[in-house]
Amino acid sequence: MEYELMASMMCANYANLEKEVRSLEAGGIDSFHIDIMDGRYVPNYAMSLNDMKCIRQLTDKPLDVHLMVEHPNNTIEIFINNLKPGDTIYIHPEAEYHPSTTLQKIINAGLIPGIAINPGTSVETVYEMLRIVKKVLVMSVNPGNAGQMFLPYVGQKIERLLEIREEMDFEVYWDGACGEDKIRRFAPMGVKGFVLGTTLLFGKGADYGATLKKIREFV
Ligand code: S6P
Ligand code: MG
Repeated sequence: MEYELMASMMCANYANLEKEVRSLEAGGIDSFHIDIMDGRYVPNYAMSLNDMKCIRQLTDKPLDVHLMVEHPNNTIEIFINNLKPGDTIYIHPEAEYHPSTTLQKIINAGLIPGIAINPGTSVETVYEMLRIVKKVLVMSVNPGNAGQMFLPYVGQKIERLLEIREEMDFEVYWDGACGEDKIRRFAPMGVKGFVLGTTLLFGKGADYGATLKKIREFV
């Protein structure tokens, strides 16, 4: 079956970012997942604006920009202005006073609006926003770092989101500790795409094309 595979670029080898992008593209990655952090909303700095701009120039594949920053409304334009139609921006609703205002800016710019939902955030908290976003990125780890342990209690939330996705017109995506068992279980249930980090894709010394081919054959 078909599901989208996104490369978590914070896990890439920054000694040669261009080579990483080219190899992933040649290997058939669907999009590049860009984890932007501000050291406040999450206790880390991973990628920033210049990393995103660099990758945007290196590839025509879609970018999947995951903003882990406080009050994204203050700086959303600098991200919007460096992206193109077909790219996605996810915000964390908890990080914004008026998240739907920020989402409306993303929509008005012709980009795909998304929200990222933390493990401890319930569907009810973000319910009305589900009507205006096209993508929901379910965090199965707390945001901030790669290589963390999967938090099993998010499974029920995913099931609930899958039940209402058609009526509210959004798709569900997975971010965090994505392993083979997760794709085998959740792709057939309807999860549309998976962010691949250290669990399945990076730091293995394996060819990205061969790895991605294997992942596409899980289901
Ligand atoms: C975490 C970030 C994620 C990770 C990714 C890493 O804050 O949003 O996108 O980079 O989940 O994957 P893994 O397999 O190392 O957990
Ligand atoms: Mg992410």
